[in-house]
Amino acid sequence: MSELENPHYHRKVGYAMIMVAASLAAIGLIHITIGENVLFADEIQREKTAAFEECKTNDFVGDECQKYFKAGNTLEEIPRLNPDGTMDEDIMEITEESESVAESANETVAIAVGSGTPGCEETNECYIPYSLNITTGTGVTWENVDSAAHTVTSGTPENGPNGNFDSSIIMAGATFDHEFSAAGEEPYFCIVHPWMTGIVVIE
Ligand SMILES: [Cu+2]
Repeated sequence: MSELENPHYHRKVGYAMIMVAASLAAIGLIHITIGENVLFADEIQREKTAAFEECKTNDFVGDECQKYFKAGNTLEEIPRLNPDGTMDEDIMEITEESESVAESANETVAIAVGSGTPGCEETNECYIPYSLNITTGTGVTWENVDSAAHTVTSGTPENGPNGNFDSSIIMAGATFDHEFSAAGEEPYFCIVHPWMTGIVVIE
């Protein structure tokens, strides 16, 4: 009896076809379930680029555009080669302009790396700079460059929050903005780590 005449051979072919059909169905299912999500990250990137372009058109006016001034976080700061291998000179010029606008509109305080462990208070380096001098109407951005969560809460660890401003928890890598409209001194601290203190002096 040749193999083709063997009834078990036909059964094998049947099984093989079922396997092929099942594989196709599985591929179809995978496409339906994650096919959209494959494009999800791309979608986010596209939205961010669109947001950046919009900020650029409006000369970076507005709170939502401030984030593009961060060092290393600006598309403009990335030197890009043109297809012919040359580099655009005016991209560099725009970068310099943007940075000077950012400096006059906003001050930045870093929430220091490792400030979640006591010790930074000995050299007043939990918030850097510890003391920030600004004029009224200046916005201040606290950047949590630490890996722990912190707060920027007006008041003192001794007397507690005074209610003037409170960031609530700022996660690692996140920021908090506050604009100071009245002259005076605003001491602040971290509710999670009460050894962390800083002060804003508004003139
Ligand atoms: Cu803290």
